[in-house]
Amino acid sequence: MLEQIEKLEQQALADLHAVQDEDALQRWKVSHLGRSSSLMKTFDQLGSLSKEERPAIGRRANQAKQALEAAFNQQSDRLRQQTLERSLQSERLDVTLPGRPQVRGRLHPITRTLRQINRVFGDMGFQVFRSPEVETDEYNFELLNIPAHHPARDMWDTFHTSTPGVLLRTHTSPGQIHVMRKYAPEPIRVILPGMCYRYEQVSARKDTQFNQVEGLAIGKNITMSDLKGTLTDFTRRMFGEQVRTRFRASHFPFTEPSAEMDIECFLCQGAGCGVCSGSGWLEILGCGMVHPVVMTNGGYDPTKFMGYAFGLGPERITMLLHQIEDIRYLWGNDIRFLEQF
Ligand code: FA5
Repeated sequence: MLEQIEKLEQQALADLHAVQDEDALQRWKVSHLGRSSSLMKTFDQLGSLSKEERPAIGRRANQAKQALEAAFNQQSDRLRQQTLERSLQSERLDVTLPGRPQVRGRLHPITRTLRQINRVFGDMGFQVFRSPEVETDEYNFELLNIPAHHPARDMWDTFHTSTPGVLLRTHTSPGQIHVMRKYAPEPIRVILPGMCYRYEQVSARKDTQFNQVEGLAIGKNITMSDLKGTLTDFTRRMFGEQVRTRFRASHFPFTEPSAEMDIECFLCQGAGCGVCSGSGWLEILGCGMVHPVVMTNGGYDPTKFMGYAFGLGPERITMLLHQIEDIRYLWGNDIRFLEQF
């Protein structure tokens, strides 16, 4: 019996030596140390041995079991170490390689201009009011004193939707009616920023989609001087004290009198060039005193209240601020252009 245990032990150790992976190791454990292994069966047989034989055989079987367990643990550690070394070798990292640079996003130049405009008017006490981009004919034209078939409608080439009377707003002026109807008869001082859409021939200064910032002030003693003073102050805060501006008489059905404000062309300094169509000036906004019909439509008594309104173009202002020659760069989505800001 002792010889048999000796043989089992030697055989098991020889088998263990040949084991090269974790699966084979587990199989070895089952066949040499598992319940139905030959070595474990010798323990079951102890009871049938004589009293004299039993202690020596039992001791030897235990020794063999402990030896195999120790060898198993050793082999298991060795295999784990080998696997680790192999993966360290194959997944080697070169920590001295330079990292990949993070691409950092930034605000679109128009967003930056819009924020600057909001801040300047905010400092003057204007609040921001949001109004819809999809409008009705009534708000975009009728209530602004532009009835159907009025020739002034030609100034706003319109994208109509398939629903009759519903269109993409051509300017932010319909927001005037929304804000007046909400607050009448309280005094108002608001700006209304947002996208506008026109079915236009695209050019260096005109796009089919652009922003406007509408301004509206209504109160008891508001005059044209307030309008001119506010807008002159606005241009100085945006462009600096040295900026040269001018007001030109104009016509809008929803203001009377009406004007447009120009800024000296950045490219030719007033001499006349392709960007300013030879005039030396670039138009940035339309403005005027709110027409009595519009006042009434908004819910104000035009004999008691007066107001001014303006609608400026942030794209044109951005072009002037950064000397951009073509408006199409702004919405062309070319990263080489956008990265410059
Ligand atoms: C208007 O849209 C009037 N609603 C402005 C107004 C408001 C007048 C309140 C009186 C009282 P106009 O079409 O001129 O006016 O546009 C105003 C500004 O929007 C222009 O000065 C220009 O800066 C900008 N703008 C107009 N059309 C385009 C376009 N196609 N692309 C880029 N900017 C434009």
